[in-house]
Amino acid sequence: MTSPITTERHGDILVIISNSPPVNALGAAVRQGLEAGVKQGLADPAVKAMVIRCDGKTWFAGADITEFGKPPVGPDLRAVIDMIEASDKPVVAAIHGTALGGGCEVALGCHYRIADPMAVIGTPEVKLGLLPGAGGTQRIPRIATVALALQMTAIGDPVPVAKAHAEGLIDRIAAPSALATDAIAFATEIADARPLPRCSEQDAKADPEAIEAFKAANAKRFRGFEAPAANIACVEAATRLSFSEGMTFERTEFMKLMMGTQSAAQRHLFFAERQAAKIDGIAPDIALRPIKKVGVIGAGTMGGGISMNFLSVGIPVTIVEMQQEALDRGVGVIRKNYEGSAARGRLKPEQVEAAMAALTPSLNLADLADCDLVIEAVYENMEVKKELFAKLDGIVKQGAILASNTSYLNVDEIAAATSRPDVVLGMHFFSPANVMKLLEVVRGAKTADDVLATVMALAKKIKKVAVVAGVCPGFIGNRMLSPRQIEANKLLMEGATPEQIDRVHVAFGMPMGPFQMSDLAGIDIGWHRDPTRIDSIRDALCAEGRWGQKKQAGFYDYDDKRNPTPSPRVAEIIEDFRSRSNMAKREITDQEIVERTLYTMVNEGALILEEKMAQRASDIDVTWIFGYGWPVYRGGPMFWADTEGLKKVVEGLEKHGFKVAQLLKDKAASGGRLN
Ligand code: T1G
Repeated sequence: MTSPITTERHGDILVIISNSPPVNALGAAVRQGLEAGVKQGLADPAVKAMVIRCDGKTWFAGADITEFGKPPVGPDLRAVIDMIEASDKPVVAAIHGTALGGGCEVALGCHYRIADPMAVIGTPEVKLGLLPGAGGTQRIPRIATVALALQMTAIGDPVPVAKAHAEGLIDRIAAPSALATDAIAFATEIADARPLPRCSEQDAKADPEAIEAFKAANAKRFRGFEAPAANIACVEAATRLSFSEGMTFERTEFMKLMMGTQSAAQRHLFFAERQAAKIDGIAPDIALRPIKKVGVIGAGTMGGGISMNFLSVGIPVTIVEMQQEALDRGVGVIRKNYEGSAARGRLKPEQVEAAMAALTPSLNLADLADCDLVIEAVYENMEVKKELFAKLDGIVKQGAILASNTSYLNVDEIAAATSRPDVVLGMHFFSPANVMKLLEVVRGAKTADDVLATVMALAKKIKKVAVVAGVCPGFIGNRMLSPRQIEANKLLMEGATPEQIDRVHVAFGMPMGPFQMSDLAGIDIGWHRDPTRIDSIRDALCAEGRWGQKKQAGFYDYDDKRNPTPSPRVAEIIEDFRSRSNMAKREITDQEIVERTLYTMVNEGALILEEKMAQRASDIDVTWIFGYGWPVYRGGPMFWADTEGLKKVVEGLEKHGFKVAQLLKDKAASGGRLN
C-alpha cells in the first residue's frame, strides 16, 4: 500500500507532505509515514530543516476516530510527536484548514508553526467525550495562557489563526495561498537558529484564579459531562507537574474517558450526524436541482425563522402573507432577530442589511412563480394546506420543489392535492427555526430521488442536521414524544407528581421534563377551548387558565423570572381528578418513571425502524439530540438503549404490560444492538 506521506527536497529543506483524504486523519499509515519522513530528514546530512504540510482540504484534523476501540497499531502518536520535538533539526508545521485534536498536537510538537490566514487550530476532543491525549493538555499551557488552554480543551471550539498568533500558538501567518512557499522560506530563515524552541521545555504559569473562574462560569454548561473536568484537571496538572509527569497524568485521564460510555456515545454521534446525511439507495453523486431562490408562505414564528436560514447563507427569499399587518410584523421580527445577533457581536451590521436586502415581502402567491423551492408554514390544518398546494401547483414553475413544514400531517395527502407529487415533501423545522439544528425531511411515497437529495444537500448548506423520515403521524421525533407524554400523564394519575417526573428527566440529562416542556410550549395548544368539558388533568388546568409559562401558571407556578415552583393548586386538581376517576394513589419509583417514559420511547423508535419510517437507528439518535435536547453524553435513545441493555429494556416494558416491538425482542434475544 502506498504511503499517504511523500517528501520533497527544496534546497536544504525537506518537505514532508501528507495526502490522506478526506481530512488527513492521523491514522496508522499517516503516523508511519510521518515517522519515516522525519527519520529521512534526520539521517540526510544535506537537510538542515524540515517542513510538514498537508495536501487536500486540511492539515491533520485529528487522530483517526475510526481507529478508536480497535487494537492499537504503531507508532503511537505521542511517540511520533516526541520524535519531531526531539529532532535536532528544526521542524516547521505549515498549517491550513482545520488543525484539530492530534493535528494541533503534531503542530505543537514542531518547533515552529506557520499558518494560512483562514486556518483554525483547536482541540475539540471534549466534544467526543475525550481530551487531547497526545500532549495537548501539557503543551498548550506551556506556550499559551492557562485561560486559553482551558477554553481550547474543556470547551473545544477552534481558535482562528489571528488569535492563535496573538496568543503565541502560531509563530507566523503566511500570505494568502502562499503557505507552501512561505513555509520553506521560514524554515530556511530559522534553519540555523538555536536553541530550538520546544514546547515541552517551557513552563506553564500557574493561574488558579483563572481555573476557578472558568469552572464557575461553565458549571451549567458542563452539567452531566465527565470530559470537561478531566480536561481542566490536566491543564491544572501542567502548571505543577514536570512535562513527563504531566503526560502520565494526561494518559490516565484520557484512558478513563476512552473506556467510558460517555465518549462512546459522543463518538457514536460524530459518525451518526454524518451518516444521517446519506440516503440509502440514492447515489451520492445524483444530480441536484439548483436552489437559487426560495419562497416561504407564512410570516409567523416558523415562517420567519425558516426564511432566516436561507437569508443567512445568501439565498434570496420571497415571504408571502395574507395581511399587510401580519407581513410587516413578520419582517419586523426577522430584522429584530438579526439586529439582536449583531448586538451580541455575532453579525456585522452590513451582514444584517445584506440579509434583509435579500428578503422580498409579498401579499401575492404569484410572486413565487420563479422560486426553486417553496416552503409553506401556515396554520396546521389539512384542508388549508391541500387548498394552498393546489394553488401553488398552478403558480410555481415546473421543476420547483414544494415543501410543507407540517409537524405531523400526512405529506402524501398534501402531495395528492397537486399534479406533481414527485416534487412534494416535508421539511419539518423545529422552533425557533433559525436556531434549532434539526430538520426532519419527510419523504413522500412519490417524492423523487433527486428532490430528496437536493433538500438533504440544501440542509447542510443552511447548517441544519437533516434526517430522512417516512410519512407517519409525528414522523420520528414527535411520534416518539407522544408515548412519553401519555405515560407521564398516566403516572400523575397513579401517584407521581409533575416535579418528581421532571426531576427524573432532568437528572437523566434532559434540559427539562415533560411537564416543564408542556408549560413552555403552552398547555392550551390543541385544547378544545370548552372550559366545561374536563376529561383530563390538562383540561382542568386549561379551564382554570393555567396555560403554562405565558400565564405564569401551568403544571407549575412561575415567578416573573419564569422560575417554576410546585403548585399546591395543581396538586389539588390532580387529587380531585384521581378521586373522581376512582384511582388510588400509590408510591411511584424513579425507575418506574424511566421505564414508562423512556423505554416506551425506545419501543416506539423500534417500531419506526420496523416500518422503515427512519433509515437507521442512529438517525433516531440524531433526531432526539438535535431536536429534543436528549443528553449528548447518552448518545440518543437507541444508543442509550443499547448501553442500558436491550434485555433490561424489554423486561422493563413487559413488566408494565407494553406491547414490545418485535425488532426489540429479537435484538434482545440475540444479544444484538439497535445501532
Ligand atoms: N477521524 C476519522 N474520520 C474523520 C475524522 C477523524 N478525525 N474527521 C472527519 N472524518 C471523516 C468524516 O467522518 C467524514 O466521513 C469525512 O471525514 C468528512 O468529514 C489523540 C484523541 C475536520 C472540521 O474531533 O470536526 O485527535 O462521512 O463531513 O464538514 O488528542 O470533520 O465522508 O465518510 O465532517 O468538512 C479530534 C473531527 C479527533 C475533528 C471537517 N478531531 N472532524 O468537517 O467534513 S480525537 C476532531 C471534524 C484526537 C488526540 C485525539 C470535521 C472537520 P464521511 P465532515 P467537514
